[in-house]
Amino acid sequence: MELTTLPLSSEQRESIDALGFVSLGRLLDDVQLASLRDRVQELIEEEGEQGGHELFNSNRVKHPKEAGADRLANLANKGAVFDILYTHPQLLSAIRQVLGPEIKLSSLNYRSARPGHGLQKLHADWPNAVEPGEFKVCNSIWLLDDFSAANGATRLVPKSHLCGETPEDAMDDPLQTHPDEIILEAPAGTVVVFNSHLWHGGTVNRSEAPRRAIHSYFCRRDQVTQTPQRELIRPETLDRISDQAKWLLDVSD
Ligand SMILES: O=C(O)CCC(=O)C(=O)O
Repeated sequence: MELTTLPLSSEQRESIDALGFVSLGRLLDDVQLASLRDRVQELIEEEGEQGGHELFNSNRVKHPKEAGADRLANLANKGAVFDILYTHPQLLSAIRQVLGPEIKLSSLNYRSARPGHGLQKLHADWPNAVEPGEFKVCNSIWLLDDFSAANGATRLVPKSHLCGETPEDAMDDPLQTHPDEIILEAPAGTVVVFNSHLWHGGTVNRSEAPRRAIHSYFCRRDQVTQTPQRELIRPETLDRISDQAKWLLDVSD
């Protein structure tokens, strides 16, 4: 599929290839951020405990609920405000830099770490380490709040996507701090794309407010998606979105 993309700079390509992540900067303005936060809040109130129920693993088993985190999933069907989060031309270049041209959206989901919660094991979103060129999954995180070391920002271990091991193999306790980890500190509106084979995870939110973000998570086209988009696609979504978006959701024949 010929996608509308905006090329990465050579520094950005180098960053995602060598370090495993790249910041695309502040791609959302204050108006977009306010609309996203408002829509997310409405959905949290509507869905309550059901939030995130459209997320599955590759065997179509429901994704386990994470204590202390609010989740929403299937956002591609829950408002036009979310469309940009999986169709942005520069995002698509960064995802293709990792996965090659044959990509699709695996899930578009929201995660918020509540105050006092949010610590996750360092993990890769794939069960085993893979060789460069064989990467299957690639994530992006759209920050709805400023991220800081105090409020549960994501941690990343640069270059770990190339180390040939998973955190479970290499660490006694993946909940612990890794000596090489960095904390993703950036203003709200920023998007960071990271190779999902990179070791990463949430940290504890020590602030008084939730730490909110949306993950636009992609996989190679031959993989099983976290959200079964073909089953869940709504007529109003099909009426609204472009042919390119339908291809990315893999809902067109
Ligand atoms: O939201 C974050 O900081 C990271 C979330 C994550 O890696 C996950 O839920 O698998």
